[in-house]
Amino acid sequence: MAAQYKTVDGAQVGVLMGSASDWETMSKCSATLKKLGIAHECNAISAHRNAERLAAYIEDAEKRGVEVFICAAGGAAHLAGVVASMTGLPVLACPMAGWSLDGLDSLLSMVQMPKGVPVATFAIGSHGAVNAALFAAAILGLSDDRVKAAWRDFRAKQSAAVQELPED
Ligand code: RP5
Repeated sequence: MAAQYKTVDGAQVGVLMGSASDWETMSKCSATLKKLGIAHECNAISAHRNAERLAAYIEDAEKRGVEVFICAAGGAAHLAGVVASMTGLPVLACPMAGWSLDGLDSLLSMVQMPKGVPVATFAIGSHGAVNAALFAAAILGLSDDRVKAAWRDFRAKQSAAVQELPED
C-alpha cells in the first residue's frame, strides 16, 4: 500500500498538523521555513484519528533524515506529546486557536508535558507557528552553516526594519 503521507527529498523539518483545518495557521510556519531555504514536508496526520499512520511516518521521516518535528494541534492537542514519545528528535509544539477556549486549552495541553518526554511549546496561533519555524532554524543552524547564515540574515534584516518614531 502506498504511504499515506507526503514526503519531500532532503526534508530537514517535518511539519505535522492534527487536521487540514490547522493549515491556515501553519501555512505561515511553512512560508517561514521556505523563506529560510529549509526543505520541509507538511502533513495532516491526527494522533487520535491516524495513530498507525503517524507511527509509520515518524519512523520513515527519521530514516530519511528529518531532524526536527513541528506539531500543530487544537483542543486536547496531544499530537506533539505523542510524536515526542516516538522520537528523540526535537519536537516543537504549536497550539491552535479557534476553539471555545481560544487555544488556551491547546496551549496548556502542550506545555504541561510531564517530565521525561519534553516538547518545546510556542505561542497560540500564527505567532507561535512562525516562531517554531525560526526556532527550527536555530536548531538546524547548530550543524548546518547554510541555515545558520540564513537565520543570521533574517535576524539582521528584521533588526534593520524596526522603524524610528516619526518626528513631531
Ligand atoms: C485537532 O482537532 C486538530 O489539530 C484541529 O486543530 C482540531 C479540529 O480538527 P477538525 O475537526 O477541524 O478536523 O485534532
